[in-house]
Amino acid sequence: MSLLVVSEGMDPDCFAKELRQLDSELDVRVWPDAGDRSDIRYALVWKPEEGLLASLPNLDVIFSMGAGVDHVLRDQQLPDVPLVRFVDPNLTMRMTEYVCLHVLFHHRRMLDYAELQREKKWTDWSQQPGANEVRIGVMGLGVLGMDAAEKLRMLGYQVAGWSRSPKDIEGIDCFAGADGLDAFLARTDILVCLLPHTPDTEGFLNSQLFASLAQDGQLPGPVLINAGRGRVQVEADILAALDDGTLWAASLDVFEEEPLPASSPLWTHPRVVVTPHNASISDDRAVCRYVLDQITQHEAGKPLQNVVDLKRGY
Ligand code: NDP
Ligand code: OXD
Repeated sequence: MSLLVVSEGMDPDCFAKELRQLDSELDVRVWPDAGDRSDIRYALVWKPEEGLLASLPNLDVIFSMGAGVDHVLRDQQLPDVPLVRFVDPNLTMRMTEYVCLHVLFHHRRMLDYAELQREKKWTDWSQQPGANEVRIGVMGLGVLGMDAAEKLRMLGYQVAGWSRSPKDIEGIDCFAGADGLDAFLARTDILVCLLPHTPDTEGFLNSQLFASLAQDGQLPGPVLINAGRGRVQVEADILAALDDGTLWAASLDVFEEEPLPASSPLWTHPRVVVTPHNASISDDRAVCRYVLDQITQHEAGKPLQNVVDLKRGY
């Protein structure tokens, strides 16, 4: 039984080393040194090249190194085997840290204070609202969105969430589907996007959506925080919205093209915080333990966890 590690962007040798340390019996191979492809039953992947997985005739399960699976589903020749995504408390905690950090950063006007510091100006906006006067809207109430929403609520914010299917979560106003979108946006001062990239969400964060955000909030204008996927946002629309005041500020961890090209105006825009798709990085050791646990369960005839619904695309 062999496992093939395939990764563009995350170091495959780190994962292979961890896997071998945790299970010395497992035959771990690193792409492109796949050996006899018919030996391979499991693949642990990040951005596998088109057609590669289909060339493994005895593949049983594909494991994604991340929570997102758009990097696998873009393969038009994907074999019909279960695709398991990474779900892990450490990954969730790190994303919640990122979300809380950026919500607090914009709520407490840190972009403005950084500029005032550069100018050596002692200016105070004494009328800053408390968290209980700021309305956060979390798009995507999955594993990551739900935890972030709960922690933001604990900080005192008014929190709402939006998802595809209806939810009932204590202390969080839940909206769902196209019918719930306008009401959700109309009560949102800081929009946090933790949506996956699917055909339905592509280009979703656009001019029309920004114009529907609350205009009567306690902050100078609406804020966008996107740590979901870059292709959910239209960057030209974000820039236009920032420039005409539809958006007041943005924190972006993900981009239409990654790495973000040096020519992108987002790098130098005074109202934008750019981070390099590291809101929540998968921990190698946690990924390897997770994969080995799942393989043990699978070999014992037990169901795999966190299998992706290929029709929904997440
Ligand atoms: P989940 O699959 O648990 O949750 C996805 C959520 O999005 C669900 O609430 C789902 O609704 C909702 N959703 C999906 N499609 C739609 C739609 N068309 N309309 C409304 N809601 C929709 O994913 P996770 O929370 O684990 O992860 C979310 C994403 O975060 C990942 O897909 C990945 O892209 C990104 N990510 C980014 C990282 C980074 O470092 N920047 C790190 C890790 C993940 P429902 O509940 O009804 O199914
Ligand atoms: C993920 C990511 O999907 O890091 O886990 O983007």
